Amino acid sequence: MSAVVTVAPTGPIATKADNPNLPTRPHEIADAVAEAYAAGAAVAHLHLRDEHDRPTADPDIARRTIDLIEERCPIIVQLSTGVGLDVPFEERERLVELRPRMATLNPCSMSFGEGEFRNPPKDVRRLAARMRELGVKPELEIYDTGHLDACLRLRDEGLLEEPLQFSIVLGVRGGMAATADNLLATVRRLPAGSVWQVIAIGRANLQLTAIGLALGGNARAGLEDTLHVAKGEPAAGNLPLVERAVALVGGVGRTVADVAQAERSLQLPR
Ligand code: KMH
Ligand code: ZN
Repeated sequence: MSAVVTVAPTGPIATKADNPNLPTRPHEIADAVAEAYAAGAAVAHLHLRDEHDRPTADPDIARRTIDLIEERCPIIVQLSTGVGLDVPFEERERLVELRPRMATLNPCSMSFGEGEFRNPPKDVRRLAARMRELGVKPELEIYDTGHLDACLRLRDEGLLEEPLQFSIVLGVRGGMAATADNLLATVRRLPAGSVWQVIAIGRANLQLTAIGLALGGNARAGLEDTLHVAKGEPAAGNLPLVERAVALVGGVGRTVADVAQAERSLQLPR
């Protein structure tokens, strides 16, 4: 089975002070996504920033960024509804009204580094229901074992449609540590037929991405997840991280999914 590579060019926390190559303006994000597409990425996971480089759910900035991406390449757009720790849920959830093909759904509240990531159950249910209505495929972010159980409850309530699509997030302080044991234990518990990828934050990014690919998962790459290509060596941009993930796909004897293959394997609703 081919492997889908998702590029995550900009996250909710790091700034250009952490890595000057972080794209934050709409045209910078669009350029980074187009380069990633040319290197093999089929999905772009997007966080947006305002004019002060703060995380934002501003629909105009999102629309502008998506338009610039669509001018450059046919990559599948996945909007983050995680957005940023200080952005209210009511603003975050409005992003799905833009009807991206995919969007993230974070099922539970948690500590997130030194901050707090608020995902109250009633808000998560409302967002899941709206995504289903709009035909936006949820990517379910599993930072800990109970988050999987929360997703299975949403499925049982009819709010999520199978096949479920999971990101197993390893290495956020407040969630599971970035270990192979945690990855394996989570993969073993996924419902049959689920689609999944590893999001390995920080130092273990390379190793856990490789293990995920070897186990049959998809891969995510980009400055959202790690700012370095090696210890003490800042990434020169998103491209080297995407190229590294593409090389890992080949290294475990798999091929990289193009957009049409990714649409099929992710079973996107439209
Ligand atoms: N930043 C990652 C730890 C989201 O954007 O909704 C998780 C993530 C979630 O990508
Ligand atoms: Zn994200």
